[in-house]
Amino acid sequence: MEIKIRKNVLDRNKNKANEVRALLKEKNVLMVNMISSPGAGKTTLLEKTLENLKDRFKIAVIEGDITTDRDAQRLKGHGVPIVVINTEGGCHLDSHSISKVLPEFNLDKLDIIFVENVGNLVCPSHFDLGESFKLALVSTTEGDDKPIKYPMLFREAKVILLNKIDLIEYTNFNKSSFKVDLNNVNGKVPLMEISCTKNIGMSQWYTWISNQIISKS
Ligand SMILES: Nc1nc2c(ncn2[C@@H]2O[C@H](COP(=O)(O)OP(=O)(O)O)[C@@H](O)[C@H]2O)c(=O)[nH]1
Ligand SMILES: [Mg+2]
Repeated sequence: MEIKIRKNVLDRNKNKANEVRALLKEKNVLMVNMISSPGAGKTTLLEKTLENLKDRFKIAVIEGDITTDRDAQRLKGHGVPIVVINTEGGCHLDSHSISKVLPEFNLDKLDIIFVENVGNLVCPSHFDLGESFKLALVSTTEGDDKPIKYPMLFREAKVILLNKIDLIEYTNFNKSSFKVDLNNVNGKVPLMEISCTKNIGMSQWYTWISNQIISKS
């Protein structure tokens, strides 16, 4: 019985996600679902990405947050449209909440929407938002076992960013073991080692995401 209820919820979510995806395709807007643990660096990655790409592309942000608008406050200086979705305790966004806020944007004037999902490696992976693709962000301070412990996210992501590479020498993060596990879960996904705060490896990320935007139509 419980399994059936869950399936219904996921089916309803999937149907709405397909509507969202069709609308974004019609408007030629890319949507990136950013998923990580709390504190891995999603908002910092957004701060740097906006700084670097906002003059080249028309960008908007959806901030998924349990209660506050703190992340949106950090980003608002960049002058791009931002909408906050407070999940009021919910541990992930869903396609219905995305669908409700899309009218806040002028989709005819956007290239890309970054969605910062609620910090969590489990639930956000199960809920399709209608995104073009998922981005998984992990950091060296979380331990190297995340791909094997949370395979669904790493299997579905189109790109993996390993952040806080500047701190790796202070941790016991084992890069080769991380790569072996990742390869077992998803052997094809591009992996970029970056530090958002120390500006390491960021240019390959800017190039990669720019190419996604350019080749979307
Ligand atoms: N040392 C280091 N700290 C980082 C890096 N990226 C983010 N941080 C810090 O990690 C903390 C959490 O970052 P935040 O972007 O808020 O994570 P979020 O919860 O995933 O949005 C902040 O104090 C950031 O300054 C990095 O590459 N290196
Ligand atoms: Mg954040």
